[in-house]
Amino acid sequence: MRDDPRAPLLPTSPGFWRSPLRGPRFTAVLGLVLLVGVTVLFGTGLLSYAACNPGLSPVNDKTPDKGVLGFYLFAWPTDPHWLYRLTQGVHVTLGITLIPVLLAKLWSVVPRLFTLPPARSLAHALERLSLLLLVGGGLFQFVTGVLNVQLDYVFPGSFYPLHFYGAWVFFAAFVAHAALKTPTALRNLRRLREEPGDLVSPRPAEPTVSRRGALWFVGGASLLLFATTVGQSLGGALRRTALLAPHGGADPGSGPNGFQINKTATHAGIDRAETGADAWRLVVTGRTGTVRLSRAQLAGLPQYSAALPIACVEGWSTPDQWWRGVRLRDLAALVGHDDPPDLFVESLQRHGAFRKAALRANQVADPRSLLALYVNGEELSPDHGHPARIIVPAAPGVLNTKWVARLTFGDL
Ligand SMILES: Nc1nc2c(c(=O)[nH]1)N[C@H]1C(S)=C(S)[C@@H](COP(=O)(O)O)O[C@H]1N2
Ligand SMILES: [Mo]
Repeated sequence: MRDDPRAPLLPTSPGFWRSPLRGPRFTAVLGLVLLVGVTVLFGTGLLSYAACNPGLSPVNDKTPDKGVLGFYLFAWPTDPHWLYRLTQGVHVTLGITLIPVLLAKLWSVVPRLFTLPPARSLAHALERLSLLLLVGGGLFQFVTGVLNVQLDYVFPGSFYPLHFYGAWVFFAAFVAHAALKTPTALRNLRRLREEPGDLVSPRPAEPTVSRRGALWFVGGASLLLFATTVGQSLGGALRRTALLAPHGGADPGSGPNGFQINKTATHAGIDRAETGADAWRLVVTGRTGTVRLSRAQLAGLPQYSAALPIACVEGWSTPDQWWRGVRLRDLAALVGHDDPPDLFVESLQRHGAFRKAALRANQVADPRSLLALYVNGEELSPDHGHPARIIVPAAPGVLNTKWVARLTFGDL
């Protein structure tokens, strides 16, 4: 049968794969790009994890049974104030930009998926098992990441543990794979021409594009994704170039409150009757007891301003906005904490994710951390958190709770 050129070939036979593009050098180029890219993704991902104050479990981080994997390295700093804007912008933009490279890399090695016999030895079996974790884990991370960015938290509570555990599986397999293959990839790259090998088709079809052309195509696709994503992290007029970025449910409009809105007051189920001057009271609790403050009383306390961005875990961010309100550390002092402790924040919002957040003492102590009443010289709009919202330098947007109802100071 093998001798009959018209006989149908199975994917397990090398001759089934006919693209003349496949070869060790092509795979090596893509692999080395991913080596650098995925390492940066993992690093910025860990930083994003640290930035969510996972140590203040279980308020911010509800991941079950995380054990040693739930380590966090340090209290997330408040300087520079654009830190999370940068690290998370890189994480999301780079992740999206690498999609064509990942797909091309998988395509370039797909014949190996069908190699027979499935395992030649125990070592070979283990290697193939690690590839399953590598490919499965990689696809899982890219898919959950993109879904989270694009679809406004399809899995609100569960994205976090899914992406978290997926990251460790993917990265463990990635490290093993990189350790095994990087020397080969570098060697293949130093060769001037493709050598025969299991990736090179024994009966190549007529080329329709050169290898170099194919690499340009992959690079061009990445560049296109980059160009249509990066605007979401730049803001202003450039935001409109972010065709692929989520645009949220609401048009923020123009004027002082005219910047990206994550969730509108209506969407969050905020009842206007509860935010009015007569009804709303901020409840502040600490060592010396509880105080209730009306918005007029808050506005009568010393007011401070800070220019800070909103930087969402989804990757989008706003340029610095001028926030004005009461310092969190002044509110801590009001209830007996001259040395600011951690802070537990609760919103008026009754349902949905992100209505509670825990801030660490270093964040509370920063003089730029505010319970903001105003933005860019105007009252906060309902969608940006009227009557009052938290704003903390360098913190992920998810910690900047809107429609604040209650502040509880004390070590968490
Ligand atoms: N109560 C409450 N606060 C919240 C949220 C929320 O859903 N509910 N979303 C958070 C998230 S994820 C972000 S990115 C910021 C966005 O703030 P903005 O809508 O003013 O831009 O608000 C944060 N504060
Ligand atoms: Mo967010």
